[in-house]
Amino acid sequence: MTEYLEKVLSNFPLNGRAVYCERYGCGHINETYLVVCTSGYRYILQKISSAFKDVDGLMENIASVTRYIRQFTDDPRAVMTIVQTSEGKDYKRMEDGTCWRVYDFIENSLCLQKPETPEDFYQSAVAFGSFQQQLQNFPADTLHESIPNFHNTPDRYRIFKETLAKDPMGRAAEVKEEIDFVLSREKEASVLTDMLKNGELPLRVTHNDTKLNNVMLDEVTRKALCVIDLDTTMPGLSLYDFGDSIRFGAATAAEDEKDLSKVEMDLELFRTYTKGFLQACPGLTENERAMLPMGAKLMTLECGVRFLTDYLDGDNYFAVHREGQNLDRARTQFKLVRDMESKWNDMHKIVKECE
Ligand code: ADP
Ligand code: GN1
Ligand code: MG
Repeated sequence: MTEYLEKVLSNFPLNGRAVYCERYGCGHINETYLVVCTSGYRYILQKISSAFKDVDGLMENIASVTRYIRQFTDDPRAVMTIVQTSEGKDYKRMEDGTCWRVYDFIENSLCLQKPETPEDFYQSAVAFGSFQQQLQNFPADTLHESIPNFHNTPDRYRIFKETLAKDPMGRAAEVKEEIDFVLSREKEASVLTDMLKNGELPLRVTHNDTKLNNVMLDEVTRKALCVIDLDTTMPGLSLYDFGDSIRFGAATAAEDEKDLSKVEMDLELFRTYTKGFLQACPGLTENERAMLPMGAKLMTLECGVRFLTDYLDGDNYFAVHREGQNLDRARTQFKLVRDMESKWNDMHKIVKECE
């Protein structure tokens, strides 16, 4: 453990002395560390990404949402627990301006990058569906927008086109095919935001980053424990949560797979997730149900647009571990969008069958 990390940790009243603190997990955004103490207690330490400008607002969101959910359960593993600083704050701002927080480590749990069985994916649907259901009466207007316009797909297009016009890395010429793909779907990008504006879809409290690796399962029973990574919890559409899960979890290959022939949206996994989500969250309106396939398609398109934008911009947002990784990520997303388009009628049929 570095001296710096030791200094960070000295601000938190941990159970025992920290003897280990190393990078952990596969997140793209925060810097995550596993901390082990002499007592055997383990914690998650995170440097909060500079993508979050209002850390006070973000941590207030997490504190109030976790407090609210705790009223529904006595199980400490059913919701994340913030470890406050010795000064009673939800995070520590260091002299260099970086912000750090600590959570209890959720023990005897699994966090998967890919469902190992359809049941794992079903359980993640139960976790995110329950989260949505538990927060149905939470006063959404008290939450801060931790990243403004996070799932505003038309706004993601605006940023894409701005970046494309600047082409700061001179990469646009080599990705013409991907750029054309994005531009050819621009009309559809505003379908959900328009429905929200017209009152056809309700504003809800949503997680907004519903990847499988943001769910914890019990190691033994493999049942859903809770959802983690609450940074982007804010007012949004239930379709964002549903759609982002399908984008990531119903894909037959990794998000950065180079061999696109391996990348498809698996209809049986789509069915599995839809069943779990609708069962855990019976409060969805008719319009929300009807737009579930569109949620999946637009979240996938939007994520591809974000990856491609970041590639054009020089990989400043998503952590990359090799050259071209963001481009590979964008390509898998576009392949998934195409695949969903070819399976469109089946997706709608499955939603009806799951109702
Ligand atoms: P990011 O925003 O970068 O994705 P996450 O909050 O999702 O960061 O954390 C990254 C990884 O760390 C998770 O995918 C999970 O494996 C692990 N993790 C995060 N919080 C906990 C926790 N409280 N208990 C156990 N593991 C955790
Ligand atoms: C980021 O934080 P993480 O790795 O769970 C991103 C999501 C993207 C995802 C793509 C705050 O998620 O929006 O869908 O990468 N989170 C943020 O893998 O931008
Ligand atoms: Mg995460």
